[in-house]
Amino acid sequence: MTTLFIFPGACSFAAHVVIDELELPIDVEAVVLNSPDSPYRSINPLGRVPALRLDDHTLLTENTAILPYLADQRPGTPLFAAAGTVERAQIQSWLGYIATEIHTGAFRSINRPERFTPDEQAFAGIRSKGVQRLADALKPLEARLSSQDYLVGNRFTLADAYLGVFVGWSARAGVLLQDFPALQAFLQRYRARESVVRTLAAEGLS
Ligand SMILES: N[C@@H](CCC(=O)N[C@@H](CS)C(=O)NCC(=O)O)C(=O)O
Repeated sequence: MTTLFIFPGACSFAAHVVIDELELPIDVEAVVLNSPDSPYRSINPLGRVPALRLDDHTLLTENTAILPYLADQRPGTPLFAAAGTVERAQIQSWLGYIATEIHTGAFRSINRPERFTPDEQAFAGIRSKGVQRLADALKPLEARLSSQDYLVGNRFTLADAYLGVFVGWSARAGVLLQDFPALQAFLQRYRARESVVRTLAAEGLS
Protein backbone atom coordinates (compact mmCIF):
# COMPACT_ATOMS: atom_id res chain seq x y z
CA MET A 1 0.00 0.00 0.00
CA THR A 2 1.24 3.48 -0.81
CA THR A 3 1.35 5.81 2.21
CA LEU A 4 1.55 9.59 2.43
CA PHE A 5 3.14 10.82 5.67
CA ILE A 6 1.78 14.14 6.88
CA PHE A 7 1.55 16.46 9.83
CA PRO A 8 -1.81 18.23 10.25
CA GLY A 9 -1.80 21.66 8.60
CA ALA A 10 1.80 21.32 7.39
CA CYS A 11 2.88 21.71 3.75
CA SER A 12 1.90 18.05 3.33
CA PHE A 13 -1.70 19.32 3.30
CA ALA A 14 -1.42 19.99 -0.45
CA ALA A 15 -0.63 16.35 -1.27
CA HIS A 16 -3.48 15.25 1.00
CA VAL A 17 -5.86 17.53 -0.95
CA VAL A 18 -4.61 16.10 -4.25
CA ILE A 19 -5.16 12.53 -3.04
CA ASP A 20 -8.73 13.52 -2.17
CA GLU A 21 -9.27 15.33 -5.50
CA LEU A 22 -8.08 12.31 -7.47
CA GLU A 23 -9.59 9.67 -5.17
CA LEU A 24 -6.24 7.88 -5.09
CA PRO A 25 -6.04 4.66 -3.05
CA ILE A 26 -3.30 5.98 -0.73
CA ASP A 27 -3.14 5.70 3.07
CA VAL A 28 -2.50 8.95 4.89
CA GLU A 29 -0.57 8.70 8.14
CA ALA A 30 0.11 11.56 10.56
CA VAL A 31 3.57 11.48 12.16
CA VAL A 32 5.41 13.19 15.01
CA LEU A 33 7.70 15.98 13.78
CA ASN A 34 10.54 17.94 15.38
CA SER A 35 11.65 15.09 17.60
CA PRO A 36 15.01 13.41 17.07
CA ASP A 37 13.47 10.28 18.65
CA SER A 38 10.44 10.13 16.38
CA PRO A 39 10.07 6.65 14.84
CA TYR A 40 9.29 8.54 11.62
CA ARG A 41 13.06 9.20 11.28
CA SER A 42 13.51 5.54 10.34
CA ILE A 43 11.22 6.19 7.38
CA ASN A 44 12.51 9.64 6.40
CA PRO A 45 15.85 10.42 8.08
CA LEU A 46 15.25 14.15 7.48
CA GLY A 47 12.13 13.88 9.63
CA ARG A 48 10.14 16.03 7.19
CA VAL A 49 6.74 15.76 5.61
CA PRO A 50 5.40 15.16 3.06
CA ALA A 51 6.92 11.83 2.17
CA LEU A 52 5.29 9.26 -0.05
CA ARG A 53 6.18 5.60 0.48
CA LEU A 54 5.34 3.58 -2.60
CA ASP A 55 4.19 -0.06 -2.64
CA ASP A 56 7.78 -1.23 -3.20
CA HIS A 57 8.92 1.00 -0.27
CA THR A 58 10.63 3.56 -2.49
CA LEU A 59 10.41 6.86 -0.61
CA LEU A 60 9.61 10.05 -2.51
CA THR A 61 10.19 13.38 -0.79
CA GLU A 62 9.72 17.04 -1.78
CA ASN A 63 6.39 18.59 -2.69
CA THR A 64 7.72 19.54 -6.12
CA ALA A 65 8.15 15.82 -6.91
CA ILE A 66 5.27 14.33 -4.93
CA LEU A 67 2.50 16.57 -6.28
CA PRO A 68 3.30 15.91 -9.98
CA TYR A 69 3.78 12.20 -9.22
CA LEU A 70 0.32 12.01 -7.65
CA ALA A 71 -1.31 13.83 -10.57
CA ASP A 72 0.45 11.55 -13.05
CA GLN A 73 -1.38 8.60 -11.47
CA ARG A 74 -4.48 10.00 -13.21
CA PRO A 75 -3.32 10.93 -16.71
CA GLY A 76 -5.41 13.74 -18.18
CA THR A 77 -6.46 15.18 -14.81
CA PRO A 78 -7.15 18.94 -14.98
CA LEU A 79 -4.98 19.30 -11.87
CA PHE A 80 -1.92 19.06 -14.13
CA ALA A 81 -1.20 19.13 -17.87
CA ALA A 82 0.34 16.87 -20.49
CA ALA A 83 4.11 16.42 -20.76
CA GLY A 84 5.69 18.91 -23.14
CA THR A 85 2.99 21.56 -22.76
CA VAL A 86 3.57 25.13 -21.63
CA GLU A 87 0.82 24.73 -19.04
CA ARG A 88 2.68 21.87 -17.39
CA ALA A 89 5.83 23.99 -17.22
CA GLN A 90 3.84 26.92 -15.80
CA ILE A 91 2.36 24.72 -13.07
CA GLN A 92 5.84 23.41 -12.25
CA SER A 93 7.18 26.96 -12.27
CA TRP A 94 4.68 28.01 -9.59
CA LEU A 95 5.41 24.87 -7.56
CA GLY A 96 9.10 25.79 -7.62
CA TYR A 97 8.39 29.42 -6.76
CA ILE A 98 6.17 28.52 -3.82
CA ALA A 99 8.63 25.88 -2.51
CA THR A 100 11.68 28.14 -2.70
CA GLU A 101 10.55 31.76 -2.34
CA ILE A 102 7.55 31.29 -0.06
CA HIS A 103 8.20 28.16 1.98
CA THR A 104 11.96 28.02 2.39
CA GLY A 105 12.75 31.63 1.49
CA ALA A 106 10.30 33.22 3.91
CA PHE A 107 8.55 30.76 6.23
CA ARG A 108 11.75 28.96 7.25
CA SER A 109 12.95 32.22 8.87
CA ILE A 110 9.57 32.84 10.47
CA ASN A 111 9.02 29.33 11.82
CA ARG A 112 12.58 28.15 12.41
CA PRO A 113 14.88 31.06 13.25
CA GLU A 114 17.04 28.64 15.26
CA ARG A 115 18.20 27.16 11.97
CA PHE A 116 19.89 30.46 11.10
CA THR A 117 21.59 31.32 14.39
CA PRO A 118 22.01 29.84 17.87
CA ASP A 119 21.54 33.36 19.30
CA GLU A 120 18.01 33.52 20.71
CA GLN A 121 18.24 37.31 20.94
CA ALA A 122 18.42 37.39 17.14
CA PHE A 123 15.28 35.29 16.56
CA ALA A 124 12.85 38.22 16.53
CA GLY A 125 14.91 40.04 13.88
CA ILE A 126 15.12 36.92 11.71
CA ARG A 127 11.38 36.37 12.04
CA SER A 128 10.60 39.94 11.14
CA LYS A 129 12.87 39.78 8.08
CA GLY A 130 11.04 36.59 7.10
CA VAL A 131 7.68 38.37 7.30
CA GLN A 132 9.06 41.12 5.06
CA ARG A 133 10.39 38.55 2.57
CA LEU A 134 7.02 36.82 2.63
CA ALA A 135 5.16 40.02 1.83
CA ASP A 136 7.52 40.62 -1.13
CA ALA A 137 7.27 37.04 -2.34
CA LEU A 138 3.45 37.15 -2.27
CA LYS A 139 3.35 40.09 -4.68
CA PRO A 140 3.69 38.12 -7.96
CA LEU A 141 1.00 35.72 -6.73
CA GLU A 142 -1.30 38.62 -5.85
CA ALA A 143 -0.69 40.14 -9.31
CA ARG A 144 -1.45 36.85 -11.04
CA LEU A 145 -4.65 36.23 -9.06
CA SER A 146 -5.90 39.78 -9.60
CA SER A 147 -6.82 38.86 -13.16
CA GLN A 148 -7.73 35.18 -12.80
CA ASP A 149 -9.17 32.85 -10.17
CA TYR A 150 -6.41 30.25 -10.32
CA LEU A 151 -2.70 30.36 -11.05
CA VAL A 152 -2.72 28.52 -14.38
CA GLY A 153 -5.36 27.96 -17.03
CA ASN A 154 -8.25 29.30 -14.97
CA ARG A 155 -8.82 25.96 -13.24
CA PHE A 156 -7.71 24.49 -9.92
CA THR A 157 -4.32 22.83 -10.40
CA LEU A 158 -1.51 21.42 -8.28
CA ALA A 159 -0.15 24.97 -8.00
CA ASP A 160 -3.36 26.15 -6.30
CA ALA A 161 -3.52 23.10 -4.04
CA TYR A 162 -0.01 24.00 -2.85
CA LEU A 163 -0.51 27.78 -2.69
CA GLY A 164 -3.58 27.46 -0.46
CA VAL A 165 -1.45 26.08 2.37
CA PHE A 166 0.83 29.11 2.44
CA VAL A 167 -1.85 31.74 2.02
CA GLY A 168 -3.47 30.23 5.11
CA TRP A 169 -0.15 30.34 6.96
CA SER A 170 0.44 33.94 5.82
CA ALA A 171 -2.65 35.15 7.63
CA ARG A 172 -1.32 33.51 10.79
CA ALA A 173 2.20 34.93 10.32
CA GLY A 174 0.90 38.47 10.60
CA VAL A 175 1.07 39.33 6.92
CA LEU A 176 -2.08 41.31 6.59
CA LEU A 177 -4.14 39.79 3.86
CA GLN A 178 -6.04 43.10 3.55
CA ASP A 179 -2.99 44.17 1.55
CA PHE A 180 -3.53 41.16 -0.72
CA PRO A 181 -7.22 41.17 -1.67
CA ALA A 182 -6.82 38.68 -4.51
CA LEU A 183 -5.05 36.21 -2.21
CA GLN A 184 -7.72 36.74 0.42
CA ALA A 185 -10.42 35.89 -2.13
CA PHE A 186 -8.35 32.93 -3.28
CA LEU A 187 -8.17 31.63 0.30
CA GLN A 188 -11.94 31.82 0.60
CA ARG A 189 -12.36 29.84 -2.64
CA TYR A 190 -9.72 27.34 -1.46
CA ARG A 191 -11.38 26.76 1.90
CA ALA A 192 -14.77 26.35 0.25
CA ARG A 193 -13.51 23.66 -2.12
CA GLU A 194 -14.95 20.26 -1.22
CA SER A 195 -11.61 18.45 -1.23
CA VAL A 196 -10.14 21.09 1.08
CA VAL A 197 -13.12 20.95 3.45
CA ARG A 198 -12.77 17.15 3.61
CA THR A 199 -9.00 17.32 4.09
CA LEU A 200 -9.30 19.90 6.87
CA ALA A 201 -11.71 17.55 8.62
CA ALA A 202 -9.49 14.51 8.00
CA GLU A 203 -6.53 16.35 9.58
CA GLY A 204 -8.63 17.42 12.56
CA LEU A 205 -8.50 21.10 11.61
CA SER A 206 -12.15 21.99 11.26
N1 LIG B 1 11.33 21.14 0.69
C1 LIG B 1 10.45 20.28 1.44
C2 LIG B 1 10.16 20.92 2.78
C3 LIG B 1 9.41 20.00 3.69
C4 LIG B 1 9.28 20.61 5.08
O1 LIG B 1 10.10 21.42 5.51
N2 LIG B 1 8.21 20.20 5.76
C5 LIG B 1 8.00 20.70 7.10
C6 LIG B 1 6.52 20.78 7.39
S1 LIG B 1 5.73 22.05 6.45
C7 LIG B 1 8.63 19.73 8.08
O2 LIG B 1 8.51 18.55 7.92
N3 LIG B 1 9.28 20.29 9.09
C8 LIG B 1 9.92 19.51 10.13
C9 LIG B 1 11.38 19.80 10.16
O3 LIG B 1 11.89 20.56 9.32
O4 LIG B 1 12.04 19.23 11.03
C10 LIG B 1 9.18 20.04 0.64
O5 LIG B 1 8.70 20.96 -0.03
O6 LIG B 1 8.64 18.92 0.63
